Amino acid sequence: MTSQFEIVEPPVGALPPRARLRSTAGVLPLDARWQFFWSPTADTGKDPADPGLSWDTLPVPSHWQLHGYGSPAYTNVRFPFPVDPPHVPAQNPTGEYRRMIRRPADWRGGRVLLRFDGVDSWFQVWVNGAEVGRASGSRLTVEFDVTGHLTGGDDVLAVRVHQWSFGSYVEDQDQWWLSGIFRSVALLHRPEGGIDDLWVVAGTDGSLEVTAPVPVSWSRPEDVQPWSAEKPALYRLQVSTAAETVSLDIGFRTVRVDGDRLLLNGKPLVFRGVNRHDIDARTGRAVSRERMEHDVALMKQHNINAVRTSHYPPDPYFLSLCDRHGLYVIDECDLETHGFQPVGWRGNPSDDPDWAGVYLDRMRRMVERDKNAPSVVMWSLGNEAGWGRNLAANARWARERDTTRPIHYEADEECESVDVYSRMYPTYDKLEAIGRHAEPALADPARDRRRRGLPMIMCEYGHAMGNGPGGLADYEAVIDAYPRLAGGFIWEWADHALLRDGSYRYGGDFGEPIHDGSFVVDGLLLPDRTPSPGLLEYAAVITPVRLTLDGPDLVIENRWSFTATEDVVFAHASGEILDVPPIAPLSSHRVHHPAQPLDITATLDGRVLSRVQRTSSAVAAVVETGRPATRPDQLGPFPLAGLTLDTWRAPTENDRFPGWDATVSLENQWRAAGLDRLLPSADGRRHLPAGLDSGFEVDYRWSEHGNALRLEVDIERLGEWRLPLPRLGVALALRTPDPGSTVFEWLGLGPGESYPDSRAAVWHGQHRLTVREAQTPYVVPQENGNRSDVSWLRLRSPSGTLRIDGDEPFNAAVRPWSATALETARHADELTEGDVLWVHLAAGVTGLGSASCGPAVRPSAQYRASRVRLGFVFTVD
Ligand code: IPT
Repeated sequence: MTSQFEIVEPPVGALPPRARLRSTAGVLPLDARWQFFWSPTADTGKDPADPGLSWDTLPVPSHWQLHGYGSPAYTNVRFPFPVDPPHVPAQNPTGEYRRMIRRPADWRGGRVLLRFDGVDSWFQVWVNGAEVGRASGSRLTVEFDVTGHLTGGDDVLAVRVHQWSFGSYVEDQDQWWLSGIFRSVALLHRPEGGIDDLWVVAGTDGSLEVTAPVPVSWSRPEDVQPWSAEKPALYRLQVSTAAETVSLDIGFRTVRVDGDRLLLNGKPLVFRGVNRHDIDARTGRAVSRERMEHDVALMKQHNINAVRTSHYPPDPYFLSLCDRHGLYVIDECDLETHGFQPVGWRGNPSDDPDWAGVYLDRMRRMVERDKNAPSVVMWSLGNEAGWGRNLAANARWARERDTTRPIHYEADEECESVDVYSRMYPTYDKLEAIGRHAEPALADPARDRRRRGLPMIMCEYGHAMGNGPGGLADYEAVIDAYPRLAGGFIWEWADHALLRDGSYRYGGDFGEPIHDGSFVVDGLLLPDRTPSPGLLEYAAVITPVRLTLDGPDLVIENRWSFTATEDVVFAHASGEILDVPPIAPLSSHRVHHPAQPLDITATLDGRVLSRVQRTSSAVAAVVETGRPATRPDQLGPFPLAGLTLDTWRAPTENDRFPGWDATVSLENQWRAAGLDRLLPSADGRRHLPAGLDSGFEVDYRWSEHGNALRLEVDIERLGEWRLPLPRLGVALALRTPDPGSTVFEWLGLGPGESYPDSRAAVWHGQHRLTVREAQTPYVVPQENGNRSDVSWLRLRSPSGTLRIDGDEPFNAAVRPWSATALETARHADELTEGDVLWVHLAAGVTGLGSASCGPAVRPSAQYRASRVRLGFVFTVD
């Protein structure tokens, strides 16, 4: 027998979707602890009339899996249930929610609506045991008219929520499967003669069109300035009837596709964006207002100007923040059927006429709810839902309904129904080809011509999984070079790890039989919202005011579309202000500035937008020949527990994948070459892996110079080598009781970590951190913490200070654990500090790339030296 939640249909008993409006009419939030009963199957045996007074309680909004009922589960593409639409497994966890409601006495006349902003995945509503309606569309608002059900006294509101339903087949976004009433619920008074819906279209030129279903009055704001992410000018519009006044914060802006350009207010619109999910490590997709405010503040602080609401409309409060603080939004419909891909897209609902009503309903609910948001500059049909008639119909409907916003959908590869060409994770070459209008042709010449003439965006790029992404500056250079390229959105804003028992968990940690591991932790923010080095890198790369050097000239580029630089302070590191005339939007200025050294920052409201340095070339330490010495037992205050050749790194998650333009991952290349299992020869000079004849020859020479010790290391690759090396250098194991508290000071790039393809956010100087602070606690432990261009470093423990000077600038990573421990641990909290400080000194390291989903490390960032000489001087400071 088919259950109700397996019937493919739009909500039943629901009201037509409408705009989100602030109103003088009454609103009664129902967010609170509700009575709650959970059943592992759909048949709960509970009566909708039963107020459940003896049951447990659960916060609304929340997910029941995060309150001890059932478990979170993570899959990326695959469905965690058989692909048998519209059927779902018998094991269908179900929550019964109850609360008493009462119509406020001062809500005279009119109607009372019950509004749900997000219920995952299918639910049914009763009042006093009488059915009101049923709905799915987890991340979409739905309203029911409950006027006739309310008695004026205490009424029993019952909501039954099933985890799985037909709707699950179109909600296969790459995220945790989490259920329940996870966004707000409210009762709304709708007075007779009120304003149920409103549509305001406000253009750059000050034009204003107000459409309402009833005659309304309003007055036009005077002297308006255009809205943009740079200057989010909002105006309060009040619209009234005798019965009600509603207000909206409107922004005057026009978005337009003009040939191959995307324009906002007539100027180039270039997305420097991120993909953002509603996610919080403690509360899942039930996200507090504070969390959303914090996210927006962090985005603005990191120069981000755009958000794709991957892959569903966000909590409506988030959009109001984007309006207010200035972020361009691609609002995406709650539609993803990616799990049909592994079965060859057979049965994909996107092309099944039985699903047409469900598809259209979802599109309408998004567009109608969010149509007044100035921040929303594009509608997206969904993500990874293949292609089919239902998506084409959604595009047609949206285009008719809203002529003011372009339509986006990445999987419409031929751009049959969309207004912008969109790609995910293109390689640099492909992106460049598109920039030049030189992408491979489509079979149909007319279609090809049209697509080739459209602006292009990367709806996803720069996969921020683990340590990375590397190579962002190279993407930016391509975007800068071609006006057709309207920027892109990093995948993704924040890690989705869930905090349980003090540990950040990912796929598989909840006993899921099928899961996709750590693919759910691929954000620019660590789960506690600490910006990762990847976010700092992105901020530096996309900076609106960019400083570069061109020979003796300082070049200042103003990349804002609407803002001149008069509020930006250009200054020398010494504090001396540089006299720079205001630079107009989208133009640049050159200052002849041959000074050597040079260190200039561009600062806005105390925040560094860009920094450029010309450092005097490192002077190699004068090395006199000293007295030959044997390997010491002690280096300064530290007993020397080990000195080894160092050619390995705990693979990053990007190292584990080949990338879209390669066939073998770096990790597999390195393991095949035996870099992880080199065996020293009896004399300690030759290091080769078992069964192979390629390795390294190492020669150490120690000498004494008064109080200083000098170490020279010659390393030569033996045999046939074609692969890039993770690193090439030596590792010292220094014994100390509290390695994490050791103070690590260095002259070089910092304070953050850096790699050859991720070094835009660091600057040359003297930096100091504790060893513990110098680690990046990626959720999945992996290589991190490299410091580049280091001339010297100091390690200070309570028993003294060791200083290490290099003959040449080197790479340094100092850790309270070994690379092996880093590689073995699967969660950050499994790493424990012992009594050894590991000091990795390398002539070179390989970059990061974005191969977990995107291109491999570029050749320019691969370290391939075959012979190096390192020289270090150790002194007690
Ligand atoms: C892409 C998805 O759109 C996104 O949701 C996420 O899963 C990402 O992959 C990987 O983290 S789709 C993929 C086929 C590129």
